[in-house]
Amino acid sequence: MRFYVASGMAKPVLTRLLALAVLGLPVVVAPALASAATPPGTPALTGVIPAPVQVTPDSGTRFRLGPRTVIRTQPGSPEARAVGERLAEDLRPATGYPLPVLPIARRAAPSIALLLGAGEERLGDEGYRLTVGASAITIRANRPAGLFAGTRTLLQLLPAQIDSPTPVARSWVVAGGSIVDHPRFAYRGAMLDLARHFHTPDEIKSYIDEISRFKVNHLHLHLSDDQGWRIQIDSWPRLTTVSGGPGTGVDGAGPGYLTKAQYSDLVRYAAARFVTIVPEIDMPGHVNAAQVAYPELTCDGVAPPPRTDTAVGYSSLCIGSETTYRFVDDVLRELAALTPGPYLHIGGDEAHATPEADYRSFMARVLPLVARHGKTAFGWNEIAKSPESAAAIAQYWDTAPANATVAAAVARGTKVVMSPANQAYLDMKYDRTTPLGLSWAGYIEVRTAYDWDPATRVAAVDEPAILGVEAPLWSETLRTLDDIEFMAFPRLPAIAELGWSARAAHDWDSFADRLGAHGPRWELRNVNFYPSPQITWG
Ligand code: IFG
Repeated sequence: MRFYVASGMAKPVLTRLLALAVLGLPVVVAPALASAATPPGTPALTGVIPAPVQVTPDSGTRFRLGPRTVIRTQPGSPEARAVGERLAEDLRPATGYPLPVLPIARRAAPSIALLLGAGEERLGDEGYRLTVGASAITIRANRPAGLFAGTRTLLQLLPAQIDSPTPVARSWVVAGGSIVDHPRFAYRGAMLDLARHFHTPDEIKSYIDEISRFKVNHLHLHLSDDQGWRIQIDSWPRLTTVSGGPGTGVDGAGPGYLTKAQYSDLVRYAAARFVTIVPEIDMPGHVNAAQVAYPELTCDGVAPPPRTDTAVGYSSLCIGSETTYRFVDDVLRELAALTPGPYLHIGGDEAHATPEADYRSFMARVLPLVARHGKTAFGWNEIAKSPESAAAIAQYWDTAPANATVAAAVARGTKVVMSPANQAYLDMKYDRTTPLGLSWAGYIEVRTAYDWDPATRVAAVDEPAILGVEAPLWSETLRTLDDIEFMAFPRLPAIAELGWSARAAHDWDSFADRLGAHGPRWELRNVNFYPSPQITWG
């Protein structure tokens, strides 16, 4: 008969067993039970996307989530409690456990504690310290956003089945150790194009759920273009009743627009996941839909025909008309009132039908308007030719490794969000066999989306000038949530890692390995991801 002595056992047991040994009975010392290899399927602490700043595994301990586990949150903090409620919502379906969310004051069983007041400067607003011990998992942060980021990491430290929508009978073990984490760039964004094909509020909410799992913290909504206008504006109602109506969009695929109530609901839903909405009204180009609704926005007063094709660069507001600036001011005012976030995006791209001098005079009047409505202006990088863009954010969508206009604007103080179209445009095909998407900027497989550095991508646009990164998803060829997911996953996590993780952590083999583990998770979450052949899916 063999007795196994686990070094983690209580003393008396050990004494008795040693007594047996004296009697000559075989005793085999097994590794400590407490550190018995964690159950199969327990993720390593080092498997998180985006890669955290510092990971310290402790194989000597682990945490087991159980029916008596409670989620304890910083007393007196409704924001911390809300993060706890969100985590409970994420954990209850697969575990079937009650997971009550309680203030920390009451002693309780094994717990997941979400605490503020970390008092660690380097964590900033979004960083966190996560520790996994035998009786508690603790996430400490300076701000609620950091607590939320820590919970996104925690979900990835639980077995993939945690993403099951129905209970799974298994042990829910988290490997022991600690993680200290905080983002490299403040702005990690995704973009949906509601204009070419409208996406419903529920589809947008699903996308917010998925992008926030990778600590993406901004969602840019492209709300107007040549083919459709997708946000209710009270002072100009035909924008949506006409250009958000039936027959709008590419191929006339369909009506759709966000009422103000739906937009505000999305803002709240996003904010609860620490995602800030960035609304875009594209101008002075990409305005055919607005002019179909209001011919007075043209110079000749004649409404252009509605457009359902995918050409760009043929429309322009009438730069010399005061009606144009009344329109712009009304739209910006109503949008600013609906948008708690700091940014209004005014587009500015592909204004090929606007003479250069007119473009500059338009921007000279409109960029300061954004500030007058209390917001910071965001624009595609063409706005950089306007001196007034010094206080704005230029979104770099050029494919070139240098852009003199942008470099000059950066020298004047313009900040940049990097979205180089040949690396970050998720509407580009993966390869020539991809059924959806475009290819004008080239093919973008996962590695192409991953293997670049925002801080060295464009000459004279260095790290201090870079606010962050964004992955636009234009919808000329996309109609459903499945289409969105097929193009966004698995490339969006690559952009998310470039935005969050330290440059020193950038490693394709590591990322590819970590990404493979998300296949089973996306399957359980019914995310229609593209199973790229570049990845070994877990
Ligand atoms: N460029 C246009 C988009 C869209 C895109 C599709 C920008 C800033 C090509 N402008 O990207 O409207 O048509 O890949």
